[in-house]
Amino acid sequence: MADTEKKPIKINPVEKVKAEKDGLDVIGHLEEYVEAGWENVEKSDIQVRLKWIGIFFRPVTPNKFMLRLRVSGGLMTAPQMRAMADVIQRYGDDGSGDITTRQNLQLRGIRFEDFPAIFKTMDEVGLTSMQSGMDNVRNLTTSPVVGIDPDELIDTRELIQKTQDAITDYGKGNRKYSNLPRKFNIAYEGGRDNSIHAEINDLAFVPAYREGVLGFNVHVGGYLSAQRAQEALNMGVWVPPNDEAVELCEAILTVYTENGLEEGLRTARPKARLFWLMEKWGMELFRERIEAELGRSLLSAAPEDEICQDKKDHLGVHPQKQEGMNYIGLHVPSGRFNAENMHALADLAEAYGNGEIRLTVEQNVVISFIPDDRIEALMQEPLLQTFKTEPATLERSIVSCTGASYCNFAIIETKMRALEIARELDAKYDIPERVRMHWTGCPNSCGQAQAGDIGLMGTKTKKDGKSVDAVKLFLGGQVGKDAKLGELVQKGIPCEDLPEVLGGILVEKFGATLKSQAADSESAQESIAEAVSV
Ligand code: SRM
Ligand code: SF4
Repeated sequence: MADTEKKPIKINPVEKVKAEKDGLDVIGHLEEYVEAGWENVEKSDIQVRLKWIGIFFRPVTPNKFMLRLRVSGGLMTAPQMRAMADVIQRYGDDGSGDITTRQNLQLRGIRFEDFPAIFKTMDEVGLTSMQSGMDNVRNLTTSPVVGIDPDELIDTRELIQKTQDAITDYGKGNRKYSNLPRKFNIAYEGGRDNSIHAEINDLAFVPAYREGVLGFNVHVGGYLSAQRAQEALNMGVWVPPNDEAVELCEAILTVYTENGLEEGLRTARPKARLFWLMEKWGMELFRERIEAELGRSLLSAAPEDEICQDKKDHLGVHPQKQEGMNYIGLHVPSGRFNAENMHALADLAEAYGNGEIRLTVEQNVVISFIPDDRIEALMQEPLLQTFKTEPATLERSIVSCTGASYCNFAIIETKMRALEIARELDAKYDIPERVRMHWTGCPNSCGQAQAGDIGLMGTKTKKDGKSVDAVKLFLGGQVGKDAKLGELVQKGIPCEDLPEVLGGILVEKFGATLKSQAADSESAQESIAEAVSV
């Protein structure tokens, strides 16, 4: 090879699968795959490409597939919720629904042969799962109280719908954005509490006044991964809250896609998120390239973001901006539904509210437009015994990824363990303030361990000569107006020791005290605090 000739750029195995055939090429072949039986379909289609339409093969439960929807901004209707409840109901105990950390819904236990009918149902109720996994733009997030929050600055509903339509070509699938170098997270905040976790999105729009005009400052490059946790950086750009924001999303996605190969993003998957491109180019060149793609200059950023509140969890009863109306946030333990409670939720949303059901990134739900004089009756409904408005302090603020029950990356089980430990500690301690515990089963950090007051990331450690389930401990994560990522403070705490270790942290750092019956001696508290070495 002559010296001047360029060596071919090496690409990673996922890129090879995509180069062979685009992920969206599975569209139109589902019936054929069903006829053949999923075991007989090419592995790369079943295990990789079908994720482009939201179908996830689960190696942990091979014959029970997961369906990841796209619920933009977490906004659902009662008929949609009911239709999804019907989908999982037929699978008995195997069927469940998870609210995800991106305000989304995933259904579990699905038999492959049922997908064609499920997609038909989704079409009928206006739901899509298009481009919800792999190297695509993931579920768009926004405030779960968009359009009803009395403190709201920008109603982002039209924008997220337009953005989703642009990215997925109105749910038909859009090849322009189906071959990104990696996943891509976009969020629009319209409120004042940074409910979207702007800091951990590849692209986040945050309200800001520029010369008296309300629009968005743009933050870019935030992400979490096993290799790196990076807070988003201010891009130094402001856009008005209209089509210009959507155009900016498209320009960034185009530049990211088109430069991926040349800039090495398609070589090593761990170094493929948007931030790696920004780091390589520097913010100035990054912005220049985006402006070149747009064919115009961008306005400089407003001096400050209008984020001035602590992050709300939206649980309980709250007045809406619409007079006489309220929204009510219900806690969904571990973010997991069964068919029965999905049906009950849909019924309540219609009977008491306007039929909207909103999913939150804390994996809970909000129902809206409940008149003042209906609140009391709603509070007596049986579902509210399970989905409480005021759960105990720790249980209230658990966030947890899928974990070992369904995820093959998982090092430990998370959801049930998180709930059990929170309940044990809630029973033992009075905890004066909210403590957000984020659980994640492996370093990918889908449960956003770095965002928690206390973050717990699955690992293994040795105890008494045996390998046992354990966690890495993160502390100091902040959300809302002064958001910052928490830091790793301890590696390898055996899960069986967690109640004691966490109890000590709650006492030492969060002002917890033993409940009266357990607190007959002060020394009990002291010895717990001493047991913690952080
Ligand atoms: Fe995630 C991969 C679940 C939010 C970072 N994530 C996975 C897979 C698809 C792995 C797999 O195939 O098994 C998990 C599916 C398990 C299952 O059966 O549910 C999975 N991620 C989830 C969900 C369901 C966790 C949850 O219980 O809520 C969330 C779905 C969101 C959605 O609706 O689209 C989920 N994942 C996140 C987040 C949080 C966020 O977006 O705020 C992150 C960290 C933020 C980020 O992406 O920057 C996240 N997931 C990852 C990564 C690491 C990405 C990276 O750049 O290295 C992986 C691994 C990968 O992509 O290779 C991953
Ligand atoms: Fe699976 Fe790990 Fe993500 Fe949890 S953090 S869902 S274990 S990939």
